[in-house]
Amino acid sequence: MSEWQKTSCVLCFNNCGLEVITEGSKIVKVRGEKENPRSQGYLCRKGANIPYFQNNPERLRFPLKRVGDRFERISWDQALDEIADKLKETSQAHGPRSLAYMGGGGQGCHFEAAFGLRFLNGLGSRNHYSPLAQELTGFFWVSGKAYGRQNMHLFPDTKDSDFLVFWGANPMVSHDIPNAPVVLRNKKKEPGFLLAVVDPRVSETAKLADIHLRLRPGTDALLFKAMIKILLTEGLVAKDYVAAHVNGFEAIRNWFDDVDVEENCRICGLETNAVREFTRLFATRKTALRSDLGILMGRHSTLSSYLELILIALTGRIGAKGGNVFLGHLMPMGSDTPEDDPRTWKTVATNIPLIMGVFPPNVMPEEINNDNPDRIRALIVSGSNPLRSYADTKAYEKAFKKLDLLITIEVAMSETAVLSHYVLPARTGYEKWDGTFFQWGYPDYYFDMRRPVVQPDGEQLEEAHIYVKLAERLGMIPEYPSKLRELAKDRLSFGLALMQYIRANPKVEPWLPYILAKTLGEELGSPNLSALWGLLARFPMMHPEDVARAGYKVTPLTGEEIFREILKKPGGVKIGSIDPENNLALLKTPDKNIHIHFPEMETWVREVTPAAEKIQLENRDYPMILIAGNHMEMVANTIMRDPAWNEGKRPCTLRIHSKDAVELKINDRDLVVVETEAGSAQIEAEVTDSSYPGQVIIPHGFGLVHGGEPHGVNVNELAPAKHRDRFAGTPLHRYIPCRVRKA
Ligand SMILES: Nc1nc2c(c(=O)[nH]1)N[C@H]1C(S)=C(S)[C@@H](COP(=O)(O)OP(=O)(O)OC[C@H]3O[C@@H](n4cnc5c(=O)[nH]c(N)nc54)[C@H](O)[C@@H]3O)O[C@H]1N2
Ligand SMILES: Nc1nc2c(c(=O)[nH]1)N[C@H]1C(S)=C(S)[C@@H](COP(=O)(O)OP(=O)(O)OC[C@H]3O[C@@H](n4cnc5c(=O)[nH]c(N)nc54)[C@H](O)[C@@H]3O)O[C@H]1N2
Ligand code: SF4
Ligand SMILES: [Mo]
Repeated sequence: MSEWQKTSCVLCFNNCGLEVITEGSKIVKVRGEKENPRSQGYLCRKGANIPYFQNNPERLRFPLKRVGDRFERISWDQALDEIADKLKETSQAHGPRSLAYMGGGGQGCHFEAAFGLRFLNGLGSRNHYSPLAQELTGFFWVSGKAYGRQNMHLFPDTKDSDFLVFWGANPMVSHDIPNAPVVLRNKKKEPGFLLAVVDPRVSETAKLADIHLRLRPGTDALLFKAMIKILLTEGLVAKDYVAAHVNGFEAIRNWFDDVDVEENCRICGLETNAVREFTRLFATRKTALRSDLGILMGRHSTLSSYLELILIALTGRIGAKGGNVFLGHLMPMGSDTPEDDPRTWKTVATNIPLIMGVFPPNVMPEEINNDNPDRIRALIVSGSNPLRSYADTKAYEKAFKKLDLLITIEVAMSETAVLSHYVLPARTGYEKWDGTFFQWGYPDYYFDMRRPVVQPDGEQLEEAHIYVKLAERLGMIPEYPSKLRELAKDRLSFGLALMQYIRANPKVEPWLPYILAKTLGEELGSPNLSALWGLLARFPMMHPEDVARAGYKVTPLTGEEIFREILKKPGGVKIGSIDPENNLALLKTPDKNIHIHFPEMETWVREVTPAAEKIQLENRDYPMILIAGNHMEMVANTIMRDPAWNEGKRPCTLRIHSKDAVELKINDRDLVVVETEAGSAQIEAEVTDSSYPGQVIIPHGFGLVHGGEPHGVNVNELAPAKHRDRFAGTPLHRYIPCRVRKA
């Protein structure tokens, strides 16, 4: 098509609006979409390089079956018949615990999760392993206890904040706030605004910051404790706010009695006065805090998230204008699965509870490779590449070889696909109707459903289609009135008939996406699109005030109205608006307060003392610290497989501080060996003073095989699987003890 078509970027959670010119199955030109209500024309170098993703010559086109050590092309019917039979056999022989699903839509295509998850649950299993549990589940667990639901999260209200703090987050590169470079540069022009960064590295964001607390890697929990102690001793607690909205302050107060602020700061490598000044600013300004992988994948992951909660609760920043607020969205990212609910599954070998409905990929190899009769034997992977993305590649390789059935649904021949029994080709985000549930906003929120802008050049399907066909073969979809298919031509009558049917048969409700796919989905040509219609049909009734604030008159037909708007306006439409004056009304705790006393965390809070940490931070065998997988400019998780998009750059190096380089007699561009408990790798050194002395960095997302050759180092070969959060099982990739020498 020689005309610009609107779509969006599938490379990170921001899903910036794009305009593209296409030719056949290819994207040939890209620009930012200026009218996009969320991204307003912004795009980063990753988005600008999206043709390298779409036009990848190594796309999967047909279903493949492994025969011996090679793959054979087979028909969809054969693939689905055989897979359905094998799933049934496994389930009958070993029970539903033996089945698992991994993935759920990656960065840009979340509609598959509705189908994949229902398919898994329909088979009787709750074994959903998700990349969200690679980073966020400790944080979700804290949110669940604090706010009443694990799927309620805070986000900075950047617009009204005058003190933005990025803690272990590098938005200038990773965009963990939307349009970050534009937003932050504009904020810097506001009189009185201050930007602060807490990061051992002189990150791209730290370079722009007014305050940079360059703490020693792995000492965040000590710093949080010091700050909380300063709040308590300097009278900086927001007393009225705490009295009105916080439950549990008195119970935790004495946990901080013996914190020695000076000593904590010393171990963190920070000046006490700088920390005191930072804490005063934090407590007295319109502060918003955004933390990310530096905390989530840091040494005390869940503990740090908990201490962060205490800090922002005691300073009154939760639900406050310019603080950390609850957002609006069409769908939350997951469910609520409190660990004390007897229905909440735990992993069999590692005893980790579902958090927000998901298990951590870090324990998957152990959950396969054991002798328990309930171990995992059959796995469907979709939209994720565990063989490059998840810790301990060797352990994964070994475990996957033990599976009776491994099915990978992919757009490309990933390293995981190579190990699979069946590889099923999926459409990319540019070949199907799809969207993401990361489209949250405050106060206004939007939804965009990406439409197909190119034709697939093979037999690729929407993932949802694959699950529907499998579910049909397994007889899982409940019977529904056949007239629904006919009525789908007229969505009003269809809606009424569907409602009647569901009212009379409430048990079929979980299967609604499948029934929609078989009826309205066939009419619309896309199961995903029919699932969107289903979501929107209920949404206005669930959030009538938000929808009214967005300018709609709320009636039973508003869902249909929004659906039509979305079809009409590629790029997205406003679907709701949160009440910014009453953000805390969204709390779901029984007393509508923020809860900060978690008795089970007391030991861990008290354990982190300067003396204990000093010992733990020293490691004679592995004296240096590896950041395993920084999300830098030349990385797009494992989605961009063609290395040509980074030509002329030095994409995958070991960044090392000049002091360490001198000591180890390493020059820039020398080949060095990095060793950890999990493995070793050879990599080119890049000498830079941006890393913290003693800390080395390998980017995330390399070691992908393209043209038969791996490009760069797969950092997950160096990440030990057991190096994970004691509670949530998330990997501690920002702190892996290592040693480095010249090759
Ligand atoms: N360019 C690019 N952008 C991306 C992605 C990508 O692949 N490439 N992926 C997207 C995804 S999925 C995610 S989750 C986000 C992640 O986004 P970020 O969390 O911003 O990612 P990182 O830069 O890897 O880590 C953040 C910072 O943590 C710091 N850090 C390391 N150790 C410590 C520590 O001990 N304490 C503290 N306080 N900080 C520490 C690092 O120096 C780094 O600057 O990025 C998203 N955006
Ligand atoms: N060591 C280390 N490991 C890390 C990290 C780290 O910092 N350090 N970061 C972690 C983080 S934050 C994240 S979010 C994870 C992400 O890791 P993963 O869950 O593996 O997700 P992605 O790398 O985004 O994409 C995985 C696959 O999805 C495929 N794909 C793309 N589009 C589609 C589609 O439309 N349909 C289907 N079916 N497949 C598609 C791509 O080809 C790719 O192979 O990686 C994590 N891994
Ligand atoms: S910020 Fe994220 S969504 Fe936006 S263009 Fe870059 S990679 Fe794509
Ligand atoms: Mo991520």
